[in-house]
Amino acid sequence: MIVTRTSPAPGADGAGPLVAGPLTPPPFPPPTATVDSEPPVTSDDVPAAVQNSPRQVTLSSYDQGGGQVAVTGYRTYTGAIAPAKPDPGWQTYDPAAKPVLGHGQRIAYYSTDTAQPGGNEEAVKSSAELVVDSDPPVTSDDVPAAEQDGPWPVTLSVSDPGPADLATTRYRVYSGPTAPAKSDPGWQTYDLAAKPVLGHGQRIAYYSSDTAQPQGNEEAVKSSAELAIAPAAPSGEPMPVGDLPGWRQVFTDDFTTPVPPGSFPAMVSAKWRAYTDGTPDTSGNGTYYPSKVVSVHHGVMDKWIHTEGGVHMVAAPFPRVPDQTQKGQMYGRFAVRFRADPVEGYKTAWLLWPDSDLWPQDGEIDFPEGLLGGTICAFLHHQGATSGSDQTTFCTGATFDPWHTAVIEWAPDTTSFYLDGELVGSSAERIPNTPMYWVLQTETRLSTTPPDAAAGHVYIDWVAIWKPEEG
Ligand SMILES: [Ca+2]
Ligand SMILES: [Ca+2]
Ligand SMILES: [Ca+2]
Repeated sequence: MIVTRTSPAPGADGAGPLVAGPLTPPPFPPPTATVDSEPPVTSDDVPAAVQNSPRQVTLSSYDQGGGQVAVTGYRTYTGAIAPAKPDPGWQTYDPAAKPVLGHGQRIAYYSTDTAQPGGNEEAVKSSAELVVDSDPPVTSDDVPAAEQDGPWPVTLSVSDPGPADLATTRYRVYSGPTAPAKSDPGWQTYDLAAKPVLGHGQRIAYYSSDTAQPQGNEEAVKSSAELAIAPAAPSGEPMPVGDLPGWRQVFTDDFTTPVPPGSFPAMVSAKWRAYTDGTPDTSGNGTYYPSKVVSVHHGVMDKWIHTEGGVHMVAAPFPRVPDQTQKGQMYGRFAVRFRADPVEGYKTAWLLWPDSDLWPQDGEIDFPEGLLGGTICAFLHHQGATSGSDQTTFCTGATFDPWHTAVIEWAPDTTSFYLDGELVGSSAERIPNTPMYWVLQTETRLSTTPPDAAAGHVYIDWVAIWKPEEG
């Protein structure tokens, strides 16, 4: 009940009785002191998992007891013992400039609230120790550079420096000079129990990653050597040795003496020549590079057709027939045992070419001619031709992949082509009648530039040349 004092009664001391009276505004109540005796609670976000780099720390705090967090202090440290509040080096946490922990560091922290006269202080807390591994794994392969007898199961070995664990090794088998990128499709996870197996001309690309967070450390893509598997030797048909009825043998090569890459034709210059390194091929899209293309091993001449630095490398070796002052000969029998990988964008045009270089009038005889991925044809460009298409053509359904024996018999009255002992075709029309020399010319196709990744081998087991019997 609200009371008010009435007018004092006469003679009274002015402290008359309180009686009910009209309402007047009450005085403002005095402020009540609020009590907060509870400290704030602070936490950190330092992860227990191994990280791939030093890490910024976020400290989060709230106050209990109705007050507000005034300040959060922190100190980074190493070792097992957290700093005490009286120790030097404490700093004020600022969310706009968060502290960064490195490997092996922890952060100690506590918050204080705004209570008066002295804020309530939390006890010192400590984060987990930050573990950092920023080193990717190191992977290596065991693909040999030396030629092998068969396919090669690849062992990849990995060591991973740093505290994170090895996560995975990825690989892709490929061929050609360009290793796949990580973003390309077709990568698989390496499994020691099911090793990838390389075939001839293949390489393996690979990289490993570890379990560091938030992202594993990844090695750059590495590549193995290219696996070379020796061709099946022998090809199944021995080199013919000796004269034949009407033909006198003047040259043979069974390729029994190895010639390493870079040494052809210099190492065998008594028997072979070649269009020199840097000479453009027929289409102009390829370049003869015998030093990079031709080698002899395991009883075969090996032409390694490939692209290096954007140069499509091919080769055109030609035999040096002994006791012959001119390059070529008049008429002859030319036999070659060969096979080729179906390399896209390349062809053979193994041919007899006129010493005179007069073309088309002195003709040209090609066999086997065709795309390495296609079938084998023969072409007789006529003596006295007035265009490149003035020719007789014989084609077979045979591809270059299996071993074949191709024979050109060039006689004054007729020219015949044989594949594996069977007559492909024979013509008596305007047979070339000037000296010609035999060039095992492998080149880029005439129409389009080969893809850079196209690569493969042309193998020649043996060659043999005869001249017509004299008299
Ligand atoms: Ca509080
Ligand atoms: Ca590591
Ligand atoms: Ca041979």
